[in-house]
Formats: sequence, structure tokens, C-alpha cells
Amino acid sequence: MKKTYQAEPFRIKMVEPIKQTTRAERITLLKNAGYNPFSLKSDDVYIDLLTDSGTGAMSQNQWAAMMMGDEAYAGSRSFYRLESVVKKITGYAYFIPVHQGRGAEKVFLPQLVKHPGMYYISNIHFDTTRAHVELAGARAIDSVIEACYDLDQDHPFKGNFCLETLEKVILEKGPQEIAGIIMTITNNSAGGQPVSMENLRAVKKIADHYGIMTIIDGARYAENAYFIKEREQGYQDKDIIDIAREQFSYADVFLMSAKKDGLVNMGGLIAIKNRKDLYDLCRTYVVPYEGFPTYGGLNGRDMDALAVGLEEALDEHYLRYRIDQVRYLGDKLRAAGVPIQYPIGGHAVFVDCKRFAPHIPFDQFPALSVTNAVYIEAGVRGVEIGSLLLGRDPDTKENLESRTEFMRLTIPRRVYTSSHMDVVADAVIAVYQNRKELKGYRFTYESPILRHFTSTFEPIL
Ligand code: P61
Repeated sequence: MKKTYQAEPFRIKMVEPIKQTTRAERITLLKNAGYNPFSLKSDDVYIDLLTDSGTGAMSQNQWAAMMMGDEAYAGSRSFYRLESVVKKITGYAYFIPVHQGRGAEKVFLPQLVKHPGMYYISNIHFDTTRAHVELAGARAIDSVIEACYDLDQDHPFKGNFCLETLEKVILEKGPQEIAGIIMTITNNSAGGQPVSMENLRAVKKIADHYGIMTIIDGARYAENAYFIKEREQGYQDKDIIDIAREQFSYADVFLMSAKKDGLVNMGGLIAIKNRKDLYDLCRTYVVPYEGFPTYGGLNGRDMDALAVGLEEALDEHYLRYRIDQVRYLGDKLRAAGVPIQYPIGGHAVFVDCKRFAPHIPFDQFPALSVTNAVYIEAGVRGVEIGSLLLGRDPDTKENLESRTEFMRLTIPRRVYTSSHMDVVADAVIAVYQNRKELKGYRFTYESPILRHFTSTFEPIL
């Protein structure tokens, strides 16, 4: 067989120095941060895997495009450039820029809530999406396949909707009570897991049958398209852009945090297939919330960078490198016996801390314990996605127990090399080998909302 040679599909033209600290320094830095990695200064982090959101590196073409930005308040040339790219990719008629994903959620989601107590159904609502559903007076129901929670099960599309639950909820609540169906692609909370085209098609069919609108929450829609090409029968010879377009054909609306597959540091968008009435409503509300509809909270230059980034993110060579890099890290961990969500998702490796530290109960936050130990080991920052993030029951005030306790190692796009991934893997494996020594945590201050960001802790010795 002919050998293929593969490495990062770019060379590095500008570098940002990063600093290594000593273990003794990191012990003090973490203590001073109240044992909450969100409170660390990024200068004190060697390899930062907190998020892939807005943390990617832009290309020379994106930086060059920024010089062409038109900063006009109304009718900016940069808006029209971005609009033509969004329309080309989605095939939709209407487009409004916003400053980031949650801006799109804030402007759009209330428009379908005709009275309080309606429901949005999603494979899994991302946390900001859930927050905006609730702020709009609606409730969020998740309907993901059960395989998603069987972390070792080798299923190609663990982000899929459970169609039975979806239909059951529609019938139970009544179709007129469903504000919309939100397809999160890839499914972030499930481990960056993809959703198959067959599943999207089936959801659309159910939605049409009951007269319900479908919305794509597509922060990572290009990564999803790549997985479809790789894994779903009939898509191997298709271009990524055609797969992306077919994905969009099964929705009426596309909401995007462009900080992921838009390859920019800040940005978002709302695109609407053909509902002029909804477009008019969003245009009305975007003005007080985000800004005039031809900038929506973005600089002209940022819209130019996004126009280029959206196209670059659909490049198959880029996507292969991207997905392979995440897989490289995940495979290394798995080979060393570290339990992870498998198959490995698109943007992150999700380490299963229930099995990593089974001696730590959920309300002492096993994934926080592992995350902090990995920081002390090598200055690598991951993020807890488990019971700490989930919070408390609003009525009983009890700590809720998450079905999964993950440390997410989220890989920024085009930022780190495979040597960085080797350091991350070595650090996690070293912590795994000493996992019996890991301690749980208790609060020294618990923030009343979104507690994972600002609470402080102490280890339970
Ligand atoms: C992330 F700790 N994700 O994964 P915005 N939809 C989806 C997302 O993944 C998403 C948004 C909408 C983040 C950033 C983040 O508590 C947190 O541009 C599928 O961030 O507003 C964002 O897009 C929202 C991290 C957000 C968090 C909230 O890391």
C-alpha cells in the first residue's frame, strides 16, 4: 500500500510564547484561584484546553480580509460579503449577524414561544441554549439516544435524537405546545458526538408531520458534516459543502456560535430559510439587543474574517487534521486505559471521571478533582462538565447528580501541535496512575447562578 504522510496542514508564521511554571508554583496558583480553574490567569496555563470557543487561530487570509473591513454603521460592505457566504453555504434566504451564539439564542428563541410553558425539544440543549429557552418562558426537554450514556459503546452517531422519545413528548404535550425542535450538531454535551443525516431527515419528517419548526444549533456543523462523510453510507464521495447543505435542508433556522466552526474569536449568526415574518421579527429585536442588522454587534473587519473562516472550515484537509488531532489525543489516553467517551468526538476528548475516580462521590465533584490534578501535574487546563456544572434542584436545593462526570479536554482549532497533545496525554496518564490519591472538593463559596464559573473550593483531606 502507498504510504501517506500527514501532519498539520499549515506552517506557523507568527508565534505566541507560552510559559511553563513549576509544580510548586502551580500548587500555590491553584490554591489562590480557590481551586477553580476558571479563576486561573491564562498566563499561568501552559496548554489551555478549557474551550474551543473563540480560541482558534486565524489564517493569513482571514487576517488579510480584516484589513478590508468596512466599519459603516449601516449597509457595511463587510456585511454583504458575509451574507453572500452564509447564503451560499446554507441555501437560506435571510441572514442576521450577532456577536456570539447566545446573542442568536436571545434574539431568535423567544420568537417561537407564543405563551409561557411551551417546550423546545433538542437532542441535548447546550447550557446557554437551555438558559435562553427558559428566559423566553419555555421549558427545555432533551431526547438523545441511550447509547450516548454507554461510554464504551462503539456507535457512529451517539449525538442522535431518540425519535421515539421525541414523538412521545410531542404527543404528550400536544404539537401546538412545542415551540421548536433544536438539532445540536455536533452534540456538545454528549461529547462532541455527531448526528447522522438519516437522523436529521427523520426528525424533520416528524416535525413536518406535526407542523413544528426545526432549528439547527450548528456551532460545529462542519465537523458534523465531516463525520457524516466518514461514517454514513452514501456520503463518502460527496463534498463537505454539499453535506452541509443537505444538513441545512432539514431545518428552517440556523443559529450559530461562529467562535467554533466560523474560525473566529468572536461572532455568531442567525439564518432563516424562508420565513420572512420571522426574519422581520428578528431584525426588530436584534437592534436593541445586538446592534443594527448589518452589524449585529460585530466590527466590519470581524464579519470579513468570518466570511473567510466559514469557507476555510469546510475544507476537507483542514477537517481531517482537526478531527484526527482530537482522535490522536483520545487514542493515546484510551491505549493507556484512561476511560473516555468513545468513539472520540469532534472538538474534545471527554474523560470519564466516574470511572477515573470512583471513590469520590458526585457532590464532591470527581471531574473537578481530576481537572485540578492535571493542572498541577503539567499546567494543562481542562474543564469540569458534570455535577458541578449541573447545579442544584431549584425547588429542593439539593445538588443534582449528573449522569456523566466528564473532564473535557477541548482542543482549540489550529493552535497546538501534536507535541502539545503528547504532553497533555502524559499528564493525564500520570494522574490516572496515581488516581487513588485524588481527593474530593467542598465549597468555600458557592455562587448562586452558573456556579462553576466563580465558586471557590477546598480539597477534602
Ligand atoms: C463551549 F463553559 N460553547 O463549548 P457562545 N451552542 C453550542 C455551544 O457549544 C455554545 C453555544 C451554543 C462553549 C462556550 C461556553 O458555560 C459555558 O458563542 C452547541 O459561547 O455564546 C458554546 O455560544 C453558545 C463554555 C459557553 C461554557 C457557556 O465551550
